[in-house]
Amino acid sequence: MTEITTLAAEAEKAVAAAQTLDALEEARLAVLGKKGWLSAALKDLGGLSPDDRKARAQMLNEVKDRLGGAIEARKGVLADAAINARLVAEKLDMTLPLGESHESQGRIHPVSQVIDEITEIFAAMGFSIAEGPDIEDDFHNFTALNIPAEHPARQMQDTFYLPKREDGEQMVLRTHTSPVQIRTMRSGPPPYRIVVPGRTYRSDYDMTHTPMFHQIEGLVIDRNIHMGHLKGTLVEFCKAFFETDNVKMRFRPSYFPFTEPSAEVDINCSREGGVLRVGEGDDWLEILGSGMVHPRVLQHCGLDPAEWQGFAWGMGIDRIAMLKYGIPDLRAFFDADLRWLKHYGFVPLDVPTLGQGVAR
Ligand code: 2NL
Repeated sequence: MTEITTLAAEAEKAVAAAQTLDALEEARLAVLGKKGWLSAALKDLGGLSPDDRKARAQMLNEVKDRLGGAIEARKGVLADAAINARLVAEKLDMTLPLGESHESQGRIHPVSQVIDEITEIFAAMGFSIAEGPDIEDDFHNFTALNIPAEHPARQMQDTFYLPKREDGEQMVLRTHTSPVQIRTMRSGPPPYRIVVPGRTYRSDYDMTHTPMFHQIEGLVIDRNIHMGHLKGTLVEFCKAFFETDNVKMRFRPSYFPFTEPSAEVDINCSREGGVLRVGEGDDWLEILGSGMVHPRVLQHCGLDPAEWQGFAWGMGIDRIAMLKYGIPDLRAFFDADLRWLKHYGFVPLDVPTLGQGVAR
């Protein structure tokens, strides 16, 4: 009796004194482990007379319950302490600056930044992003877009042609992103609301042209779509992109083989002192081309023009990036000059969002 009472009192002390889960487990094993004194005492019960056995078993079980409870309680305390210690040790201050890490050195190219801004604006209007191959066949790049064989856009001086394949097909580097819209329209039923950013290629190189450049186009096809939808969409886009409700827009009649009617869109600007300011002054700046999708283009995509209509637009990203961010020379865009990127690039964590204003 007294022996057990003493052992139990010692065990209670050891449990209370355990500073780690390991030390606590050691104390538990000394009592309840295979070789623990309480396990041994319980085993010995078998050798006692029935009366003695009953009384001693009751006493031992009370001790077992009490010690078991104390161990569980201590385990909870130590586990809490362990997790609190980890939380303190692993604390990370998200408000600290990045420091001289690679992440802090990298910059987003202005072309990527403008693509992110434009896609963010159209995504908020319910558009999704579509992409396609840079190497295209004649049908998707030209024929489906109602660009006839004798059209100047098809001639050698504009288009990069690949060597003829064995089957006679001569692939091209896409001269616009429109073949992606053709692929979308041919791959499933309308409605479609897509924006298509990407690289495009034309054999042209001077102050304002590079052989690889970037375009973003948009396409909406649904029932009962008209010029009013085109205008409303592009007005909303310009307000968000240039972050002003005051920008004036002019829809000027134009011609593209793939739209009818077609309109080019100008925004107002001032050029005082050689500095271009968008949304101020009485000069005009052309920013995109647009129109109602030509019925022949719809037919090439298996759509009945009597049932489905839509509008499309296209703009050059490189020029828009230059004018929005005051970058003077287009050719520097593709020089991979890190000093240039440091100056004109964007910090990766500054993701454009509509809530903050895409341009900040
Ligand atoms: C510009 C003008 C434009 C389109 C692109 C388009 C695409 C399909 C059908 C009809 Cl699949 N149109 N795209 C329409 C009008 C203008 O681009 O100045 N781009 C830089």
